[in-house]
Amino acid sequence: MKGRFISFEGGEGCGKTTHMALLAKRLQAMGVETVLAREPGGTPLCEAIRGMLQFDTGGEPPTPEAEALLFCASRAQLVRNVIRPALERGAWVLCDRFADSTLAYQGYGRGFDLPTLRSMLRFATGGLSPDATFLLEVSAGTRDSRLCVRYGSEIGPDRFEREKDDFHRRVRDGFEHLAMEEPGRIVRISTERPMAETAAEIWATIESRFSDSLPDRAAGAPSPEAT
Ligand code: T5A
Repeated sequence: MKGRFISFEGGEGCGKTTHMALLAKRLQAMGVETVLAREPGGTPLCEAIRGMLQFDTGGEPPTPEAEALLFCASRAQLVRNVIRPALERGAWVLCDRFADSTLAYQGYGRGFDLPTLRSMLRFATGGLSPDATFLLEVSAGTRDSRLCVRYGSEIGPDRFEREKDDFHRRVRDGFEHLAMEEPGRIVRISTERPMAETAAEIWATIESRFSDSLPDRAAGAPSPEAT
């Protein structure tokens, strides 16, 4: 079986974590080794960088330049210590954000030069790119109401969620541009509808593109939403 690398992208609260978990459950039910990763994060060093980027745990907010480099540093570590080894042993890797997030947030959102960022990303990833990327889309209104529910809990909004609407609009436009540039890899999927419908569309895409990397009983596997 060949390992596959699938990333999930989109704005905050679009449902990446939720749909990654559903896809992982489905793959695992078929006996496919599935590794879940998130960016930034996923190793002790990367989790430390995550704290610096989201909640200024380095003792001061990173400058925009340092922010872009820290995302790349975390990615370089995750690729070599987690993603590549998993793919080499034939596992599927599902990653909550990858290089597209840097292009959308630091490129379109913060305004950094895209060719420069792309060359930093090539260095950080060693040229690794996902086999498929699900770009999960929600309206700003739905996003806000989902985040509001979350902030009934103890964790407050992070540095990115506190950015102004205009920043989030540029990020959303950025993701749209990226999807138009690479329609073969980036699949746009709405999460503005019942969860099971989105999950079914994601699974249909996986089955149609990667049947060669799934066990034969794929077609008969029960859907996790149904169990
Ligand atoms: N960043 C990251 C950069 O600037 N550059 C980079 O290079 C990278 C990698 C990381 C932050 O860093 C920035 C972007 C981010 O701001 P993060 O932890 O990845 O932060 O943050 P978020 O994207 O904010 O992650 P979230 O956990 O907030 O969002 P998710 O994972 O998209 O959403 P999820 O699944 O946790 O929550 C969705 C909620 O909606 C409900 C679900 O029950 C859940 O409560 N829901 C639905 N979910 C999916 N589908 C439906 N139909 C749903 N209906 C309701």
